[in-house]
Amino acid sequence: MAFSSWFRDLSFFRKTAVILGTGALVAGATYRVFEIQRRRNLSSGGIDMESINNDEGGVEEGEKRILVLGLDGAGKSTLLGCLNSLQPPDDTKPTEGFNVMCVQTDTNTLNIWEVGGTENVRSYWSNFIEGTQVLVFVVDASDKNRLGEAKTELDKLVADNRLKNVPLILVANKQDKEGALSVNDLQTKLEVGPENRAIYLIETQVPVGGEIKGVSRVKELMETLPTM
Ligand SMILES: Nc1nc2c(ncn2[C@@H]2O[C@H](COP(=O)(O)OP(=O)(O)OP(=O)(O)O)[C@@H](O)[C@H]2O)c(=O)[nH]1
Ligand SMILES: [Mg+2]
Repeated sequence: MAFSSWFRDLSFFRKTAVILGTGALVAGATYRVFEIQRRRNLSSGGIDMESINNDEGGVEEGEKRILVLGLDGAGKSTLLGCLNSLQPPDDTKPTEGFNVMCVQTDTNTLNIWEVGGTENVRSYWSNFIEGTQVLVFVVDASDKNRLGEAKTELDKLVADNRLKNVPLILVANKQDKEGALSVNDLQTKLEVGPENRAIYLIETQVPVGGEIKGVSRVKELMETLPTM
């Protein structure tokens, strides 16, 4: 009541100012709510470059930062989906941004980052490298047409100073598929040598509805590889 009589007594110009001011406040608050919501959506799957750039790759005591990369369709998400359940998820979709999963082991917490492998997402790989303690590179060993492309990407990673001395787990996935290369042949084709890092070679297969192989070994290596 007090407000309505106060408002009625105001001059025309003051009334206009009050109305416009209130409108601006409401619009500002609404924008803020939508902005917060948009950021939440991005950080749960899309690439939120602000938070990635603010994440300096720091690793807490008892934690291990593991980066899983490879071309689109190599099987990264499917493999990671098996780590705990030892069963491939049957609804894997291409990763449009990144996925982070935490695996608690007896000795430490594994923070496992997978970044999508499609060409446009690959340009963001570099933003995830800082602080990486184990690099996992997954290859579809049955797709010989894309080995050159995989090699180009792996070459860039091993040349990156931030990954110098970081152990590499090279995964030759899709062993269930006909003509899949063994991991030794894959290593030869990719021409990735030990030089200044330890390399671990693993063959895996995680076909939906089929027999899975090699996943426990990947997990064991993630857990046990010493970090610097
Ligand atoms: N037969 C077979 N299919 C597999 C295997 N691993 C993954 N796939 C299938 O390959 C397709 C792509 O797998 P994803 O795990 O999404 O591949 P990704 O590397 O995460 O791809 P991006 O997120 O796009 O970079 C899916 O249909 C999987 O079911 C495997 O070992 N054998
Ligand atoms: Mg994926």
